[in-house]
Amino acid sequence: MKYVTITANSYEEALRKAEEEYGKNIRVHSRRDYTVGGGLFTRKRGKCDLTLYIPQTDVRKEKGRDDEAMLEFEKEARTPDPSSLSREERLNTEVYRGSLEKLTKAEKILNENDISEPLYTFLLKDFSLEQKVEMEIAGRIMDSLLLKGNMDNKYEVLLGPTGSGKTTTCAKLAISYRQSGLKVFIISLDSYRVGSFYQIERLTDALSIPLRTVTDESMFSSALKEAEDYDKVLVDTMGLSKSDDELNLKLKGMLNNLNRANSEYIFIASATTKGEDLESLYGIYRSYLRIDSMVASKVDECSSIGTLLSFSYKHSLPFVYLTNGQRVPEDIEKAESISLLRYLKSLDLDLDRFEHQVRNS
Ligand SMILES: Nc1nc2c(ncn2[C@@H]2O[C@H](COP(=O)(O)OP(=O)(O)O)[C@@H](O)[C@H]2O)c(=O)[nH]1
Ligand SMILES: [Mg+2]
Repeated sequence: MKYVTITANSYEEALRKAEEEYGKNIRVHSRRDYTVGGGLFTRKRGKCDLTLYIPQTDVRKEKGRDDEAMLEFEKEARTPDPSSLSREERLNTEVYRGSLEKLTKAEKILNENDISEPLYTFLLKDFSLEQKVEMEIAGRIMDSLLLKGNMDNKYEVLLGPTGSGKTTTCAKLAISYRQSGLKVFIISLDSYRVGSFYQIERLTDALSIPLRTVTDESMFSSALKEAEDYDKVLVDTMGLSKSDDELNLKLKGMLNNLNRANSEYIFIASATTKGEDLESLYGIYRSYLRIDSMVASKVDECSSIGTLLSFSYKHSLPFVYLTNGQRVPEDIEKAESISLLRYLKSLDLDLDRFEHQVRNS
């Protein structure tokens, strides 16, 4: 008994090829129809993997062995899909040997980057085995990425746990908006002033960017009035509390003063935070507020941003910026696919060349 898998552009073509090569005595075990390409460089095309059973005896000549072979075939033919073949059976087929190696490599790269569901399945579904594994993964990650938040909104509210980089990101944004000619105003809802706050106060002072610290709703609404004529109002918030509902409700109460239609609520997610912690924090926020987009912060501090990619994909949260260091205002970039890909490991690719190919495709 031998299995062979033939790949062609259609079922009919695969069958014709098989008959030409192995004669009419073959039996179809199963077929798998799928599409390839449809990525950055290729158009989608239909493909068919036909897995065949080839009896080792000539069933037309040897009656006794014919029955045996047919029984074997019938047993196998009940298996609906080649993917349910055992690993050994797959290895005995020509196409699967190569495929399995590539898929194993792809899985290894995803695991090393802590990519989790549902992104994991998305990245491997109908994985094209026609090009280099790293290229296919990079192309698919680019297809999966959500990038554009609405950064034209007047109000930008920075949310996230303590230490994720909200205050620092707020200063980086304020300065870069200011440098691009916008009139910027900062409102801080965080009365707990840590070192980073004083650093920012100095920087914004030097650039004459007004900064108001408010602790209740009425102070917040007067600060908003003051900020009416400004182009951008950045709202830095206190870290969300896992246990203090009162604090969270206070935050919600204050934010109710904002015109939601004109505000972008941005989750500052540190690349150093574990996936499950991100999930639980996000869950708490979502019970109070709607979140529109995210910043990948502290990407310089960890070897992979796979957790953040998975998180963004799962919750359909577009990346707006990434921050990659403590320097204000230098260490911030607009989130772009190539800049995010640079923070994945084992993606052994010349990303500059890849970017060039992408731009010219
Ligand atoms: N390495 C690194 N450190 C950062 C980054 N962003 C902020 N930090 C540091 O993280 C610490 C907490 O930042 P802070 O802005 O106060 O966080 P907040 O509590 O969310 O407001 C500070 O020491 C920052 O300098 C970043 O992108 N990379
Ligand atoms: Mg802060």
